Amino acid sequence: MDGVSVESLILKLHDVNAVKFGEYKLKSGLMTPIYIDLRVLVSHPGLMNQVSSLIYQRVKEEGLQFGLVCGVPYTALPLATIICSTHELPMLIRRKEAKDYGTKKMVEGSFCEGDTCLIIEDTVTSGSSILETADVLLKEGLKVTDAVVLMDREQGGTEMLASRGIRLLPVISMFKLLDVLLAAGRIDGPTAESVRRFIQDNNTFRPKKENGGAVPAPKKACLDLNREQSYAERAQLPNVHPLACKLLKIMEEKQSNLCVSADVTSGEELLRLAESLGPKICVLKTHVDILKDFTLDFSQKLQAVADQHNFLIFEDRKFADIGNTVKHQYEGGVYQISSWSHIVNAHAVPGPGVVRGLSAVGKPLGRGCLLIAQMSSSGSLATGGYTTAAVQMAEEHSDFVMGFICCSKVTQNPQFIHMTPGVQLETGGDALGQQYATPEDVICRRGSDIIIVGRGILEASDRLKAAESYRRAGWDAYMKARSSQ
Ligand code: 5BU
Repeated sequence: MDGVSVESLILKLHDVNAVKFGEYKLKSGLMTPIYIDLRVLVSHPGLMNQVSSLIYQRVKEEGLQFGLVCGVPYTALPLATIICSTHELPMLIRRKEAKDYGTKKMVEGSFCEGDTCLIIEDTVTSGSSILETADVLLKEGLKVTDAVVLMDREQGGTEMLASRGIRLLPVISMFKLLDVLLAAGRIDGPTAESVRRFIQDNNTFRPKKENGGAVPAPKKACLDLNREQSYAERAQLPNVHPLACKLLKIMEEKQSNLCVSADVTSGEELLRLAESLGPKICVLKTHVDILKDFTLDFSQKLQAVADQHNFLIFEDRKFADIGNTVKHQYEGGVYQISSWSHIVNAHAVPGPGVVRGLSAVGKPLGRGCLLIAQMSSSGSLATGGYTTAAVQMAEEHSDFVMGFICCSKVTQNPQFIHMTPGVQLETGGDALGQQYATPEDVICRRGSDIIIVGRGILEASDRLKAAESYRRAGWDAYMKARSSQ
């Protein structure tokens, strides 16, 4: 099966009528010029193997971490079976209806609470089928972080699933399919054009690839949640945290939604970095415990640079203990974080006590806290119900919690700021599980507010130039999102 290309698979799918062009009625009643029916695959065993092989290839390319595999019933069930059988992976079967006799189980197969299950699907439009299956698995105590789909119609499924902490990885995207069929002369230009228009007009998100600029600007290019309001307008909201208000104003004024992650190990280098990149950024993020020479004098100098260049300081301390302990960690010790850092962050794992403890110290000083609702690292456990619980905790403590660290928008409440790490101009990752999305992905497609960039800038030969590229990319993505309203 090795060597099957996506291009040749697309042509074969067209050969067997799994992709049809014409006028078809969707479940919703909407007429569509393209119909994708992968149920026919079962009649073509060779093709089934090729599809399974490409899906598995995608899993490997992404280095996904999981212990179990579940296919969304019914079309993806045989695909999951082939993959699991070929690669000897344990599989689960999700029942559509509970049996009315015997065990009444909704999930068949062995698993332990906390196991991670990869979902396999044939086609995604809105993402609701994957979510349905994910919800059943989550109810059983399983974790779901990734789903691989053969065909993504690019009508918003990726973004919807991302907002629920599930990453969607497609093998074929709609726009790729059209490109290949057009290039092979299987469809003509007007047909490709009408499908593109349909997808865009029935899609609140800009597709990843446009073809030759022939496509008119879509009505809504990006994730539209919260984009009705500009950063400046959100700053005026009655319930917005005072520090979030200040930050939103800085962003608008400096035309920057860039937070630089200043992960350097000497205080002097950090100050130099802050001075030089200061005009480009809205926030400077520190890991003060990686500095070999921290002093309180350094922290005062850093505050002076922050004042001079009008940015906020965010110590990425990730507090995660009981309230009483975090109070001491925040206020005291060597670093006295509350005395110089405008923003800190905390894990939700200890429960609301962690926020109450931090708030006791930080609120009187006008500080703010970000809750870690999701993490950028592969295999992160902060997904699904955990993310939802973190959002609820923020809602209940909005006098101190000003927003989230997250991979995509986790709440539509515009008073909260979404900050996303794991950003580089190219997607990819590092050897230790970091995963990168692009500024456009993060701001435009995933609906976050601020990009956090470390090595993308720090490892550039010209850090200032790199910072300007990220500032511009982040701001352009924001403008694009705004103009699509
Ligand atoms: P990078 O060099 O752009 O990969 O650095 C990302 C920074 O953001 C780094 O300081 C991390 O500690 C931090 N980070 C992250 O990468 N992912 C997360 O989920 C959280 C923080 Br929370």
